[in-house]
Formats: sequence, C-alpha cells, structure tokens
Amino acid sequence: MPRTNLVVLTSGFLAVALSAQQSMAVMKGGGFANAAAPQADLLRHRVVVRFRRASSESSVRDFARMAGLLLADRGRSGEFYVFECTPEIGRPLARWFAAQSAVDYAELEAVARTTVAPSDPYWAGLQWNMYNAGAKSNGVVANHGVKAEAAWAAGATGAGVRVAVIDTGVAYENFGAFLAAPDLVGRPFVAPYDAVTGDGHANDENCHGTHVAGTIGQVTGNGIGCAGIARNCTIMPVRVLDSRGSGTHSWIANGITWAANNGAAVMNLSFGSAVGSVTLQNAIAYAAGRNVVICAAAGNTGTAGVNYPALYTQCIAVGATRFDGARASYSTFGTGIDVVAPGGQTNLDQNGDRYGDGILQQTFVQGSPRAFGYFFFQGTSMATPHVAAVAALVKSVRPGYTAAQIRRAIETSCVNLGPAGYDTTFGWGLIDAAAAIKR
Ligand SMILES: [Ca+2]
Ligand SMILES: [Ca+2]
Ligand SMILES: [Ca+2]
Repeated sequence: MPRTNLVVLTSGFLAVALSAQQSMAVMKGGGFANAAAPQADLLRHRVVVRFRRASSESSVRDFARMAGLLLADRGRSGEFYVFECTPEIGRPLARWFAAQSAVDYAELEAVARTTVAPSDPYWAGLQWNMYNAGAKSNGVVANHGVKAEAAWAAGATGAGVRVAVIDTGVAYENFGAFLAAPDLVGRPFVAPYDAVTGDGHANDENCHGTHVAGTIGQVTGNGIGCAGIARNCTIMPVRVLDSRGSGTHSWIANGITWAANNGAAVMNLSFGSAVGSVTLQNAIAYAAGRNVVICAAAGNTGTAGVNYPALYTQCIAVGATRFDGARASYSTFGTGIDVVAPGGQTNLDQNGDRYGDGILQQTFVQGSPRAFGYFFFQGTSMATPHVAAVAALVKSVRPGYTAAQIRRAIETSCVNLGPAGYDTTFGWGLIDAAAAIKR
C-alpha cells in the first residue's frame, strides 16, 4: 500500500502520563474527593429560628414587626420560624438569635440542589474540560469547558444512544490478555468489531481508543476515577488502527461501514491523514447517508490544512482548545474547521494544579494492557470525543432529530471564540452541551 495512505494518530505520544503512583498521590493530597459532595448554598437574607417554648404566631409576628423583620415562613406546627432581613445582617442576626436564652437554635436558611456533580474523585478540580462556565479548577475559573454538568441537570445523559468509537479498540472486555478498564465496567457495549483482524473482539492494543472512550462514556457517579460526558450512552468499540496507532483506509472504511450498519447514531474518528482516498470518502458518504453524526479530528499539525476524513463535508471537523480557550498550539486549523472543543495543552499549567493541562481519563500503559491508570493526554483526538458525546446528549433528548439537525444544534449553539461568527481557527466556536440540547 502507498505510504501516504497510512493514518497517524493525532495524539498519543505527546501525552503526559499521570502514572498510577502519581494518581495515588493526587488521591491522598486531599481537597479533591470531597469537593464532589452535595453543595448547599446559604441564603444570607433568611434566618431560621426555633424557640424553646411554644410561642404563639401572633407574638412572633409582633416581635418581627418591632425588630423590622419579615416573618416569611414557619414550620407546619410552629417548630421553626423563618425571618427575612437584608443580606448584610443575616449572619449577625442568626448569631444574636442563637445567643438568646429563649432560642433553641438559629441558622441561615440553606438551599439544596439536585446533585449532578458526579462522585468520581477526579471530577473535582481536574476535569476542567467538562465544566460549566464559572466553575473553578484548582481555584482558577474554568470558563472553557463544554458544560456537561448543566446538560446533565437538564436531563441529557445520552441514554441508549449508540456511539461508535472507531479507533485503536477499547478496553471493554476481559478476553485473553485483555481486561476491561475498571472505570468502563458497567457501560453498555454493543456490536464490537475488529476491522484490523476481521473478528468480533475490538480490544485496544495501543491505549488511545480507551482514553477516547473515557471522555465519551467513562462510568460516571461510580465513585472512582473520572466522569464521561455522555454518561448513559452505549459504546460500539470498532478497531481500525493497530498497536502503533496506524491503520489503512480500507480498514477504516470497513469499520465505518460496520458502525453505520449496526445502528451507530454518532461516530468518533480521532485520527487523520494528510491525504484522502475514494475508499475513505465513500465510507464517510455511506455513513452520512445512514443518518450518522460523524465527528473527526482536524489534526495535530499546528498549521492550516485540515486532515482527512475531517475535511470531508459530511464530517464535523474538530479543533482543540486549551484551558484558557486559546487554540492549542498543535491544533490544525484552516478551511473546513467546524468547531473546537478542549484538547488540552500539557506543556502549560494554566489552572496551577501542577499537572500539564491535558484531558484526564482512564487508559492503560502502552504495551501493558492490564496496567490501568489515569492519564493526561492532549490532541485533537481528545477534543473530538467531546463533540461526539454532546451529539449523543442531543440525540437522547431529541430522539427524532436527524444527524443534520443534531449537527446544526451543536454548531449554532457554540460559544464564539476569536473574531465574531465563523472563523477558520475556531470554526463556529467552542461547543456548549447545555445550549446544544435546547436547540
Ligand atoms: Ca468514574
Ligand atoms: Ca494543570
Ligand atoms: Ca469566531
């Protein structure tokens, strides 16, 4: 085969690893694990008071009037009273009440919210790429995540949507030398296919596809490791790249056709070539004709010239951003770029957590498919699964949408970056899961 038809992974070896040992240090470092606890906000303008002796409501009301407070609410049998005041005096007022002999307790009113912050310990602080605008990562405002949490709160989880991870395989099963990644156990997998060897076991012999699968659907809320964006999706593992991360266009075409024929609603293509081929183009056109949302990595050249297959019009071509929303230095741009998503930049630490700002997910040490850990990777390979996952979120709340409608929902809801409107560095801008699901 001609050398130019070989596909090179658009991430992989630029990766900075958080080794198993280092990840233990993160666990013990404190501050991360309990940040995922349910957050209760305090209302500084409402003070809840319980009196020791039963007080008639009229006497409490008289007291409130004299004190310049509004009696806003009470327990159903008078077991507590709620006073409203200006926010500045809420705390001192609660303290004053608590010091009175007639008062059993006094406290600021608290608000409980549905808890969508996942229990996964690395969520807090480290998965900035998925955060809502204004959330903090190690104390630094992380304004350039894809707002997964807000999408979950609105009920979008990708439930039942089939997302094909067409890659180096996925650590999805215990088979021979291979083990399922612990943080993928529980994720539904369907229709696995290995287009490299032509069998039904799409085991990952590289480590790249497992990391990509994690961003899409790491098991979320299981109390270990990381969260994934499409937290209830179904993953179809399709192997088209070998242990070195290379694959021929004919393998890739076979994998894409397999996924299209087996009910994939979304496919993730985190690889690229400088050249296209009729074989690859026909497979992409076939999948598009089967109503599949196709997300493809723009490339890691750092220059203009979007790779194939991303450059084909049927693909959403995805570039990569870093923590501060700037283009990651390696991210390919130019004609044909459609959107950007966080791909990380591991030679920078803009959130000051002492780790390079990569995308953290579980995979294994290359060459040791049973040695799992959490690794910061960077690349348009890492950005692309954010888009595939958001496509799954949209599909799960708009099951009647066509692939074209899902793509439009994603592209028209992006947060602008760079010059106003579409530009050839950021495309339509940074994807926004919370906005896309409302289109
Ligand atoms: Ca997890
Ligand atoms: Ca960092
Ligand atoms: Ca723009």
